[in-house]
Amino acid sequence: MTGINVWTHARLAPTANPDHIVEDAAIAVRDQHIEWFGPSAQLPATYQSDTATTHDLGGALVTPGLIDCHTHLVYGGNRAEEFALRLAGASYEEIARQGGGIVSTVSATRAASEDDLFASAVRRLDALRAEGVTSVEIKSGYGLNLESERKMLRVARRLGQARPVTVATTFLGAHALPPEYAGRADDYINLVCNVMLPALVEEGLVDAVDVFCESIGFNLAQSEQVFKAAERFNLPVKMHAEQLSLMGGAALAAHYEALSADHLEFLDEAGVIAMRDAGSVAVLLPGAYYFIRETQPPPLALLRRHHVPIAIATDSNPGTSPTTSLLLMLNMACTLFSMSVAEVLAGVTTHAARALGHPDVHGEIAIGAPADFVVWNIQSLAELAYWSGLDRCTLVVQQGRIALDKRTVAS
Ligand code: DI6
Ligand code: FE
Repeated sequence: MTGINVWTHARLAPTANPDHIVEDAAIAVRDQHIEWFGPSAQLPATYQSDTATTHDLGGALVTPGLIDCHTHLVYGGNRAEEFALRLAGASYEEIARQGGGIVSTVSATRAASEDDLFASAVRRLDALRAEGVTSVEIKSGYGLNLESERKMLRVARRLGQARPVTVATTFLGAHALPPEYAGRADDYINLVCNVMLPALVEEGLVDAVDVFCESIGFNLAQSEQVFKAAERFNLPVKMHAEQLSLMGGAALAAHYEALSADHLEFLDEAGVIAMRDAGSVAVLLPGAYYFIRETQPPPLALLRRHHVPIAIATDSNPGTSPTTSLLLMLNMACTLFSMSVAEVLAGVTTHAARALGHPDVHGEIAIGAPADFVVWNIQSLAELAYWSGLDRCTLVVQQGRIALDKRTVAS
């Protein structure tokens, strides 16, 4: 779809804000970018000429494309057995300490071929896309050696080529200690910083760098080493921080001007202020909170008081958030964290774009922005967070192209 495409008769929410809807709007797209949008009555004549292709949206609600800014979509196997163990009483940390948990996914991921990993991940990606996701972050972190981390990141890149979706890759070599480095965490961090990261950057596989800073992950000093290595390559950083305990990771991440600190259930006010000062986004992951039956919710009141932008993501992963529904995460963020509809919608559009830090992802309908938008079969934006399961998405446009079209299915 090159040339000019004009989408008319939309009820347009340019920033996904329920209080700002442009009735009877048009969006004019040239190639991949939005060139004009506004009330149809003001559509410039150039967009009404024969050279423009017009698509009538029939009064449907339109939002920016949704952004899932924290996922671990690529991995081998799954952990349904571990789920059963946890139901019988074992905790997530106990299982991790006994060599289960992340490490069992590492074995399955190392054993899988690139094609196997692609085949399982593309199903999960397609499930996200079916709900209007046009951009997704994908982390490595289940390979934990150069060869397997490379394999994961190559699959992530391939997913972005195989499907109309913008993929941002994140190197999470410091996700867990691989068994062959037991008792030698510092040596492993050296490998991550001085061997794995340089090689993967050289191959163009890394857009950002992440660390799991936790008592069952890496400590502050080790996390800082990873951030310093990222700095040498001018790569932005992010952190899995304060998920199971208060480690001070979010403040450290803020010191390195992190795009985001993620999870944050145990975040304190000093960490919130540091994030605010650094402009880091707080990425909340209600699926993980729900699935591990966490009881301490993230500090919403503090985040609001200090005006830290909040994003919502799936954390799609086999251990703590085996979900492929970003819309369900909106529902959970509202019900479990008492967030408002406006907050959660900003959390998967404008704020998620900031957390992603990708030049092709703006998270809003704006002149000059990539033409990423979703047409919904709903009456109000609240329905995006209200239903669980109903198929609400009818059409997805990504970078100006029709990425998904379910209009013919509807009767
Ligand atoms: N935090 C999480 O929730 C996931 N990783 C992380 O750092 C869990 C990963 C897993 O259990 O496989
Ligand atoms: Fe995660």
